[in-house]
Amino acid sequence: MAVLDRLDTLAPIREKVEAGERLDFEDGLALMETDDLLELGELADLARRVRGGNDEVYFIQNFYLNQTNVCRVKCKFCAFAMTQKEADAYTLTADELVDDAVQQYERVGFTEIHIVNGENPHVDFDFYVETTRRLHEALPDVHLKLYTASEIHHMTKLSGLTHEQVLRELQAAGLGSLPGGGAEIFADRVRQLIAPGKEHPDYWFHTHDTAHRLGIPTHCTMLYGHVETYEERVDHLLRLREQQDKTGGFLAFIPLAFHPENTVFERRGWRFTTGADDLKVIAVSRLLLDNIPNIKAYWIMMGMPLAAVALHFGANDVQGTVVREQIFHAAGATTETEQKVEELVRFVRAAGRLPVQRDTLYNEVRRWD
Ligand code: V47
Repeated sequence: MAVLDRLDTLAPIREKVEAGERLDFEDGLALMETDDLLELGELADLARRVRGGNDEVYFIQNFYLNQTNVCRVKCKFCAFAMTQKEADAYTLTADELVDDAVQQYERVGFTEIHIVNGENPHVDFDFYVETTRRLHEALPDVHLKLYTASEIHHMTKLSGLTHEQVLRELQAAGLGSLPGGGAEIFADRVRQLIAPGKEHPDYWFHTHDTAHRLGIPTHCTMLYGHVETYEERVDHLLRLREQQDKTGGFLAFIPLAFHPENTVFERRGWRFTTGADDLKVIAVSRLLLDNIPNIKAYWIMMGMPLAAVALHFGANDVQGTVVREQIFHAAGATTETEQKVEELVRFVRAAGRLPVQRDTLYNEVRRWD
């Protein structure tokens, strides 16, 4: 009987996937609600292949920097942000940041710098333009993936400029793409609970929409595993899909599992997400986001063993070498902060897939056939 129930729930969705039909809200909910994790994973892998995916798994040689952890917003999920007065608060000058990046470049080499910061109210817009320009001058071949939509919105407040003007100035200084943070969960109910001081999600979409129209590709994320319902997860994914239909500028989707340590949620009893939930989110994302080509299993967040399984649940990218990560580690991540290229190659091969090193725009840099 249980077997019949299971088939009844997922069989119509399988038919749609095989026929290349778009899944709707109810399908998304049924997928989130299923307990048949293996069937879900197989279905997501099928969707990936039906849409042209093959055995290739991408990674990038990248380097993470956080120029400041000072933040005007006290998001309840965040363990990274500080006020200016706290002992561990820091703000690096453009000189300090560029020196650090150049030294690291000479040590390990990378094709991308990824920067996410707090929304520091004690700097001005020039701080960001100057940093971007200096990084670009020092490392002209390195792609600059800088500043979440929340930071871009913050820059409009600092400068009095529009989102388009801010993005144009950064683009002229060397900005290549935007990371996907700041999305959290778009539903107002959740945002009020986890990030009441954050801007309305309409600004997140406005920023990405504007970036895409200016030819700046972006990434998108969803922070899950806190107070959101399955309905709110599906709603979030469908809003991303709708945006992608309009502008097509999302390069990849990265689900971010909530890490509760050193946040108010830890004191209220929240624990880390389960591996089963992480795999479920990867699989449902792949199934619903039929127009976003790449789904990342972020090893920093889920660890290498689970990321290997996620490659069979719809993911086709494991992000990158990273080198230095602070946001998840402030909130209790126990994963490494750096992987060598050889290690990522070994890991992808061990998962039965073909490693391909990519640049930010998914051009192939090297492959290991
Ligand atoms: O918006 C913050 C998340 C984001 C926690 O584009 C947390 O490739 C879990 O933008 N537990 C910022 N998540 C980081 C970001 C990012 C990260 C990785 C890849 C990409 C990409 C972008 O980090 C925030 C929030 O959603 N975050 N605190 C936490 N305790």
